[in-house]
Amino acid sequence: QSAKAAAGFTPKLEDYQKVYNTVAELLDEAGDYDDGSYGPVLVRLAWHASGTYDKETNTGGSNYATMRFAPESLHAANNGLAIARGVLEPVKQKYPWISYGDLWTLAGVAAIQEASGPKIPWRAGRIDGFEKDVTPDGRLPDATQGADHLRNIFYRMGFNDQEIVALSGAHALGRCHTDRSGFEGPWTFSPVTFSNQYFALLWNEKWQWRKWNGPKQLEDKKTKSLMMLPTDYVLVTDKSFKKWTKAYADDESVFFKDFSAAFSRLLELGVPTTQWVTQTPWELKTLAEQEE
Ligand code: CCH
Repeated sequence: QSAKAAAGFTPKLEDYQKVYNTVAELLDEAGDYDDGSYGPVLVRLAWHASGTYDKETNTGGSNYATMRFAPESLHAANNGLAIARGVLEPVKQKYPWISYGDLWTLAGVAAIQEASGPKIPWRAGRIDGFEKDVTPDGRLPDATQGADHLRNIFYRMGFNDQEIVALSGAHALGRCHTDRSGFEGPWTFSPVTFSNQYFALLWNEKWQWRKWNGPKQLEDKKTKSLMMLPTDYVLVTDKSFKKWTKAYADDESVFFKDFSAAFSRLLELGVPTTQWVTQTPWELKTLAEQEE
């Protein structure tokens, strides 16, 4: 079923811009939730919906929004994402013509752009799949592991070392929760602003293993208020990864450019080209740009 058939009309850029705006407006309705924004958890939803892609079998990815179904919804890697899916449910009710895959990825785009991040080229065309399309557990990265594991996971999606590092910069946003992953704390001092701070901190701060009852994670020596996962830390210890970490720490515009390209591609994994509503991706406007 194409986007057109599902909608009963052919949705255009202006229709998707309306969905974007509705998502953008609800980001700050988070109240006491975390750091006052649903943005980070929506970025994580977009990523976990897409990062299940396997290029060998051409399965997984954002096309079918299979995280709606068990057992994928219950995979430990997806703990906490029911919150993100729940936040978007009223948006789906308001615009019933949009597919879940389009909604979740568009919400990730809105969350990045509204948090002062780069423009993420995006296009519509994902369709809703079925329970039979759910992906097996183990396709998303395990934070307790190292560089080899990161490569296994991301090469399987078709990414290279530079793109692994660029994508990891999304950890500028959000935090870990003991009741979701077991890890605790934010990576940066401003977890609701998209920036290259994650790389600057990785590169410039001294990191030590935190002494606590939880899983192995690092803390910054100076304030002990920030965290890094074992998989984050390999971005400054692995020879091939660390040159990109340095490049992104030194120049935020280089990071923004590379992140935008890699994240845009991540969100398109597993979607047959014939499904896209347009060949050229769109650039959605931020709320601020529309006020001008
Ligand atoms: Fe991540 N991430 N991520 N991550 N992630 C977690 C949270 C966020 C890994 C592990 C974790 C990416 C890559 C990796 C976000 C975006 C991206 C958490 C905490 C763990 C653990 C979950 C919790 O407890 O709530 C690992 C391992 C990798 C390996 O590469 C990529 C790529 C992206 C996006 C491009 C965002 C955003 C969050 C914050 C979520 C929140 O709720 O604040």
